Amino acid sequence: MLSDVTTPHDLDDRFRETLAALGAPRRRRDPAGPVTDGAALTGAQALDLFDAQVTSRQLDLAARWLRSFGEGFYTIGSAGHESNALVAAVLRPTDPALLHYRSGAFYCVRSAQAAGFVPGGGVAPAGEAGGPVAERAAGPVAEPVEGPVGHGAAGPAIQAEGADRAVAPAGDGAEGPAADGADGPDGDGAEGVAVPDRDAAPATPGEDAPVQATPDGPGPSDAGPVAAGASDAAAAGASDDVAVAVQRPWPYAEAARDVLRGVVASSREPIAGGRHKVFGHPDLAVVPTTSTIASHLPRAVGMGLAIEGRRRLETRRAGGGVRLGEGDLPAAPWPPDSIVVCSFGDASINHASATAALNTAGWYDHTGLRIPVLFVCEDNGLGISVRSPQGWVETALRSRPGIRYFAADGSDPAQAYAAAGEAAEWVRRHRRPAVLHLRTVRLMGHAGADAETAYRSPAEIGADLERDPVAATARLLVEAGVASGEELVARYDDIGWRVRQVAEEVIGEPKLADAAEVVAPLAPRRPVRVARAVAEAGARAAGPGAAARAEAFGGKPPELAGPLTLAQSINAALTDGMLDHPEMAVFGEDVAAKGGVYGVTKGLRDRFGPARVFDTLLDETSVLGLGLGAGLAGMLPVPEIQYLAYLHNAEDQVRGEAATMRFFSQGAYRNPMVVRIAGLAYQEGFGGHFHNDNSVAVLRDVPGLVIAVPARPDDAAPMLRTCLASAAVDGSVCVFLEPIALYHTRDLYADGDGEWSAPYAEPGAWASAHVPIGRARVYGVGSAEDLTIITFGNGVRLSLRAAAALADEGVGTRVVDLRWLAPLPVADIIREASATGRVLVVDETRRSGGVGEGVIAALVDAGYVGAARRVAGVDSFVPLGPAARQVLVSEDAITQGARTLLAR
Ligand SMILES: Cc1ncc(C[n+]2csc(CCOP(=O)(O)OP(=O)(O)O)c2C)c(N)n1
Repeated sequence: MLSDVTTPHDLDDRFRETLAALGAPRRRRDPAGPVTDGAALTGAQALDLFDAQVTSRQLDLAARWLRSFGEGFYTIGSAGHESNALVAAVLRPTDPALLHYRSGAFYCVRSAQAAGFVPGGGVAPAGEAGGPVAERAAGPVAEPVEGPVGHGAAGPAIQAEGADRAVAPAGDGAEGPAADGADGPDGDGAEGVAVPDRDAAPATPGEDAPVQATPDGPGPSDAGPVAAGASDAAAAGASDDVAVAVQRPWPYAEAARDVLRGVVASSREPIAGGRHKVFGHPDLAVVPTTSTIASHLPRAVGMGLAIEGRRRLETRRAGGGVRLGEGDLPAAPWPPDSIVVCSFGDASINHASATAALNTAGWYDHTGLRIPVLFVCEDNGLGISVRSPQGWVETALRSRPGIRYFAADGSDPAQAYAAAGEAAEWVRRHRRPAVLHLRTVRLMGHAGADAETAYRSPAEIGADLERDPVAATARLLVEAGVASGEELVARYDDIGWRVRQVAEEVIGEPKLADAAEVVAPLAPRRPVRVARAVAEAGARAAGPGAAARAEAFGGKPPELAGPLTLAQSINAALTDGMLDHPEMAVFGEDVAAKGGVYGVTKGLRDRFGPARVFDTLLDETSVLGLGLGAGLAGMLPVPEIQYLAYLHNAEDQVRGEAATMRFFSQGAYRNPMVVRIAGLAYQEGFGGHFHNDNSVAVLRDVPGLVIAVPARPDDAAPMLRTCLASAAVDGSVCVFLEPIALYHTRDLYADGDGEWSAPYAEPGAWASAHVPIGRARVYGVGSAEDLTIITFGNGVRLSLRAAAALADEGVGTRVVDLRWLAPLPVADIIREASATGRVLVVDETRRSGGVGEGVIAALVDAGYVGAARRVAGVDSFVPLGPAARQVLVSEDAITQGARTLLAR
C-alpha cells in the first residue's frame, strides 16, 4: 500500500518482491566482464557495490528498529541515495571527503577500500596500490550464519515484556514534534513497540532469540531486516537449522559497526564518540560534517586551495625557489594529487554557504588558481517537504562560472559509475572544481518522524520506488548474468542479519558517562607546552633565525624601532609568526596589496610573497572557510575579518564549524586558526554602528573558543604569539579581537606622553614576557587599596585615566585588564576583587549580553561578598558622529560609578 511506503517494513517487502521478480538471468556471464556493452563497471564490481548499497539500506532499517524501542537516536537514512557508493568507488580512499548525511553507501565503500578491499577485485595486499591505507582491518570473513528461521526465531534480541515497560514513546509524526530529523527528535511513527530487556543476554544465532513485539504481542512490525529476512525464508518453506546466509566475506562490517555505534550514541563510535551521529573517520579521510546543511562546503574549498597550494609550494621548493620563512612544512595529511569531495542535497544548493563555496571555487578558478574539489549534489528533489522547482537544480549547477558540470542518474548504475569516474578524473587531472549532479530519490521520508504522505502523493512516492538505486543495481546484475534475483535476496537477507547482529552488539556499549567525558576533546589546553613553544620560538628567532629575521625587518628589528603602537606591534608579531611558522598564512579582504584598512598587515606580502599573504574575495564565510580547510590541511591560517560587524554574517563558520571540529572528531581533526578581527567602538570621526560594533556576545558562549582582546602594544605581541602557539600546539580556535580605536593611539594621559606605545620585546625576552591564555594584567594606581576596576580593550585606557583622576581624590585603584574574554581569567578576577572588596566592572560592550555579565557571574559563583557595580554600553547600536558618546562608556561614567561605589 502506497500509504505505508514510508515504513521500513513496507520498503523491505517491496524490495524483496522486486528482487524476487527479477528471476534468473537468461544466461550466466563472467563477472569480470563489463555489466553492459562498453561499460566501465564490471559485474564483480557491481556485485560488491550492491553489497555496500544493501548494507547501507539495512543500516537504515536497523536505525529505525533501534529507534522503535528507544535505543537509537538518529533515523535520517540514506535510502534512495545509495548510488553514492558509485562515487566512492571512483575515488581514492585517501581523497578527503566531507559527506552529506545520506552517505551510508559511500561510507561503506570507503571503509572497505581503506582496508584494502577493491570492489570487484578482492583484497589488495597491504602496501600495494589499492592496499590498506590504515590499520583498519578488512571486514571479517563471516561465519556461516545458521539459525532458526521464521518470525518467531530469527528476530532480534527483543524481549516481549509486560505491558508496563513495553511501550516506547509513540509518535505518528502528526502529533509529535515536526522534526527535521537533523536537529530534532525523530520517532519512527511506530504505534508503540516493545523495549528490549537490556539485561537479557543477546541472542546468538541458533538460539531461541526473542522476537520483536508490538504491544499486542509478538509478531511482525515495521521492524526491519532480520524479521523480514526470516519471513522470506519462512515463505520459502525453510525449516529449522537451514542456513539462511551465504558464506562469504562482508567487507562492510566495520562500516556497519561505525554507523550503528553512531546511531546508538556509543562512546566507542570512532569519530564523535557518541557526541553526534556523523560520517567520519580519520583513517578513511572522512571529515565529519555538522547537521547545518552546506556549512561544510566553504571548508571543502579551503581544503582544495590548501592541497593545491602546498603542492605548488613543494614543487617550487624542489626547484630551489625557497622564500623567506619557508622552512619545512608539517606532514600533509593527504597525498598531493588528492581531490576533495563534498556532498550535499539539492535543497542545500540554495543556502548562502553553498553559493559562497561554489562562487569562491569559481572565483579562484577564474583567477587561474586551481581548486581540486568535486562537489556532489545528491538531488532527490526535496528539502524535507519543499520541492526543488523542476529543472532548477540543473539550471543552477550548470550556470556556475568556473565549475564544470557532470550529470549522473543513480538509478542507472552503469551510467552513474561512468559519469562519476569521468568527473573525478577531470578534477584530478585538471585540479579544477566540478560538480556532479547525482539524481537520487528519497525513500522512507526525510527521517523517522517524517510522515511524508502529508505532503507527497502516493503516485510521487511510488515513482521514487521505481527508481530505487539498489533495485536498479540488482536489475543490472541479473541482466548482466551475474546473479539471479533469488541470490540477491539471499545476499540482502544475509547482510540484514549481520547488520542486526551488530546492532544488537552495540546496544550494550557504554555511552558518554559524565560532563567531563563529554567535553574532554572540546578544547584541551596544555599551557606549559604552549609556553615552551613560545620560548623555543624566541630562541630560534634569536639564534638560527636571526638572519632571516633581520632580512624580513629590513635590517631593523622592531625591538630597535622604539616604542610601537598596537598596530605596529601586531604587524611585527605577525612577521615574527610568519618567520617561525612556515605553515602560517595571512589572508582576508584587503590584507595583502593594501596591507589592511588600518595598515596592520602592511609589508607582509612583500616579505613573504603572495602564496602566504593574499587578498581574498569579499565574502566572510569564504574567508573563514578557507581558514578551516587550510587548518585541516596542516596549515596555520590567520584569516582577517575586516570589522567585527561583518563577522556576524559568517559567524556559523566559527561557531558551527571551527569550534565543533575537535568535539565531533575527538580531536582526530583540528582546525588551528587565529581569526584576527578589527572591532569595538570609539573610533573618533568614523563609523556608525558597523565600524564601531561593540558586541561580542555571539562569540562568548562558543564552547572552547579563545577570545583575546589586547589593549596595549606590549600585550598585543605576546598575546598573538600565545594564540599562534596554542593553535599550533593544541589546535585551538582563537579570535584575536583588535580594538580599532587603539591601533594608532600613542598617548594615555596627555598629548605627547607616549604612554600608550611600548617597545617590542626582543626574542630573548619572549619567554619571560609570555602571556598565558586566561591570565589578566593588573595596574596599581595610587595605593591600589580602595577599588578594583575590571575591564578590557578601550575600557583599560579609559579606566586608567579615570583611576588617575580618582588618585587625585585620594582613591587608590587597581585596574584589571582581563585580556582574555574567553576563558575569563577567573582566578585573577576573584583575587583582585577580594583585595579591595569594591568592584567596578567597566564593560564597553552592551549591558545585555555583555562581558560584564560574565564577570559579575564569576564573582557570584566564587562567593564574592563585597560591593559591585557595572558601567556598560547602552543596549543600542552605535550611532554616527558625536551621538556615539551617548551610548558608550565614558571616563565620567567610570568616575561616577566609582564614587557611588565608594560612598557605600
Ligand atoms: C542551515 C540549516 N537550515 C535548516 C536545516 C534543517 N534541515 C535539515 S535537512 C533539511 C533539508 C535538506 O534538504 P536537501 O539539501 O535537499 O537534502 P536531503 O535531505 O533532501 O537529502 C533541512 C531544511 C538544517 N539542518 N540546516
